[in-house]
Amino acid sequence: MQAGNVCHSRRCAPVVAPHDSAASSSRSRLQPVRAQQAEASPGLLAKLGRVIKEKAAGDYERFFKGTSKTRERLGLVEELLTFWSLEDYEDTLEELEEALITADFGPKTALTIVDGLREELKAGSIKTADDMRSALKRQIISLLEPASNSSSSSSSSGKTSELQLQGEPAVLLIVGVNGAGKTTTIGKLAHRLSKEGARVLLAPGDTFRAAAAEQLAEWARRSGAKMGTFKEGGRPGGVLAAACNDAKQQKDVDVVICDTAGRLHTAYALMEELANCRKSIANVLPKQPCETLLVLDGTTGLNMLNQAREFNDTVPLSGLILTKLDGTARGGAVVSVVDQLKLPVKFIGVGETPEDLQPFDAVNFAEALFPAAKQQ
Ligand SMILES: Nc1nc2c(ncn2[C@@H]2O[C@H](COP(=O)(O)OP(=O)(O)O)[C@@H](O)[C@H]2O)c(=O)[nH]1
Ligand SMILES: [Mg+2]
Repeated sequence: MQAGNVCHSRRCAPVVAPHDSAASSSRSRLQPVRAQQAEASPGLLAKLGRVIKEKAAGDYERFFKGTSKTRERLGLVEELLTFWSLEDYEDTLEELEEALITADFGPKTALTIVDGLREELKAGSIKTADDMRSALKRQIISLLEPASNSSSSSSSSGKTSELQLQGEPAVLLIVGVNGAGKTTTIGKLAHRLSKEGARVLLAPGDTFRAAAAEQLAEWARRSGAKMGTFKEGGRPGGVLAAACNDAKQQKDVDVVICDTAGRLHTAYALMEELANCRKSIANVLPKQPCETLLVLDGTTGLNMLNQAREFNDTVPLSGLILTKLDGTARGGAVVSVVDQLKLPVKFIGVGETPEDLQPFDAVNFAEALFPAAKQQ
């Protein structure tokens, strides 16, 4: 297929100068937002990450449902929390550590959690089952938060779980191995951003397979995004640069989301190509990409750790997206990955519909894994 100039979106209408009156009418959907911030478009974008996160907070049900398999796997923990006694808490901690490991928290992270609980027990601040459950959640949140707490945007790393959209346009580079869920995640992201009034362009950087561009074009159609020009067998960096250049020149796009071909983190040449993609984007828009996000298949559990390290060495990552958590009991790996890589999880995938990409929230995550007994 030559998907070149594929453009299903109503926004792919002729591009017009920013102050053209025709442009105003074609952008009517954006007017309320844009009018408020007139020339401060970067302000609108900067807020979008927070807006999306706040709106999703009301969608805890979906988050809860999407983590059900991991919660079931951790069922034993509920028993431990209910029937432990102060006299033999060491046995309880040992069993708890094992239970966490079965849900892919990983030995190191499970030990950190249990050590934290032991400290609190020794200090006498845990006496009841509720105290124990709260302390467990606190430990998990504190592991998830150094890198992913929204308030940590002021932290030294500057890495936050909120999507950081900066620049005109802001560019997101999405990377990962084959089948991790990159293209689906891009579609879901486009859907969320479009819903908030952002004008999105999807750049088909997976030039190996025409089917990949078709899949992306379908998401563009569904989300009302603009679709970039596809060049089968073309240089991915060139395709992404062309999309960024188009957005820069035409000024009709707020966010460019760049798809890339899946690659094994062990394939040196392909990983180098990814570094080139990043450079090609920066050649057109020097401060971009503002986010480089690694999509990880949540069903692979702890195996994702090595993958993430290799990708991070090639293209410095600003965050992670963990997909398919709905299909796995290995959700504890989310905590392990953040604990060990100190990279924030920005979104989790909990299903295949557009709404099933949920902004990650450490408190909600801990709550979903260890709900208060009466909620179960
Ligand atoms: N259940 C579930 N399936 C997902 C999720 N994200 C992606 N998928 C599926 O995973 C498969 C691979 O996704 P795709 O986006 O093509 O992966 P890519 O090769 O990384 O671009 C598709 O069948 C998607 O529908 C998710 O969060 N939950
Ligand atoms: Mg793909």
